Amino acid sequence: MGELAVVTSASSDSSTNFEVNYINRVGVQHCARLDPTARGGYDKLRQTPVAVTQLTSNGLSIPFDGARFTLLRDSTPLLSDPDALRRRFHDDGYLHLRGALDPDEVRALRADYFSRFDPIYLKTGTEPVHGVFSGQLPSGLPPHGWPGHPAHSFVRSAAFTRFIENPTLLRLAETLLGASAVLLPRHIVRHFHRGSSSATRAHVDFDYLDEGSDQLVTMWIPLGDCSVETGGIIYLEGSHRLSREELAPLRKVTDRPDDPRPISHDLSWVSTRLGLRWMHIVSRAGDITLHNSHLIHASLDVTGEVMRLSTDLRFARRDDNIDYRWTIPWSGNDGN
Ligand SMILES: O=C(O)CCC(=O)C(=O)O
Repeated sequence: MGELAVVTSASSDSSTNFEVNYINRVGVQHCARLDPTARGGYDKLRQTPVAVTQLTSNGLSIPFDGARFTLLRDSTPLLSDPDALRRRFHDDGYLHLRGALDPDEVRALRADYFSRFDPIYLKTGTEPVHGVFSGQLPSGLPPHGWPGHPAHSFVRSAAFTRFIENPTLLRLAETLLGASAVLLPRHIVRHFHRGSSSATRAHVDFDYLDEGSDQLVTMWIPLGDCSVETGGIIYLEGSHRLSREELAPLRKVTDRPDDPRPISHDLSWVSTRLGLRWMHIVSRAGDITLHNSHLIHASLDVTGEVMRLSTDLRFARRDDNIDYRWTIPWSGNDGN
């Protein structure tokens, strides 16, 4: 168990014949076809949702308009110029890189993850690689990432380990940190489905890693296509330049008054109060987004049928202080 599933071919944009062929983690060949209803849900990910005017995060609405949202800048053309890439990361606080990873490997990992669940969780007629929610939770499923939940064994699997140890990721981190780098052992897998009304609250990473250096590169990797309807990550434009004092008043509006780390669960409030827009993306499998430890980010609720699956990894300079809480493998109940 835990071996990487391999996607052998995919005809993802065909209007009549949508299928993905892959070998699952126990070596069985699969041909995943979608019925027209499920395919409609899947194909929607490929478009910017122009029809959407309201989004939510943690159940609170946020208008999807030009006053509050803009697109992330695509830095893929800078990949061949390390100095420019470093400058852009420093200036913007993030990088969005298209096609940095092999999309077939990403889809294979998605298939591996969703095949760990009771099939009742997945919409009839769909395959694990699509991760389409049936609307029904398997009974007895432990909380996300706790021992016994599929995410807990997934982050400890050989397939996941091989995926995150991709030298492309380490090289990118070293380019941005300007030094030899290490991947911190706490690797988080996030998984959301429609109706949970639970999303990532506005926060900066350093508030969760403040026992070590702030010279960090976080890589957010969607394991599958991901749009605003799939509850992807969003960043607050230019917020890495704000001081702690400027952020303090925002923390008054929070659904976690006993936890000083999140800034707020109300993304509309954060945007309005600071006069800054949230930046979103439509990501494809293989794209990655990197951010520094001071850029405010959050996520949206899933509104479509397709479940959001992603991992976030952190890299530090090899010679730097590393927060001890991030030196052990992630578990959903580790409290960190
Ligand atoms: O994926 C998410 O919802 C949040 C990810 C995150 O907080 C991060 O990558 O630092």
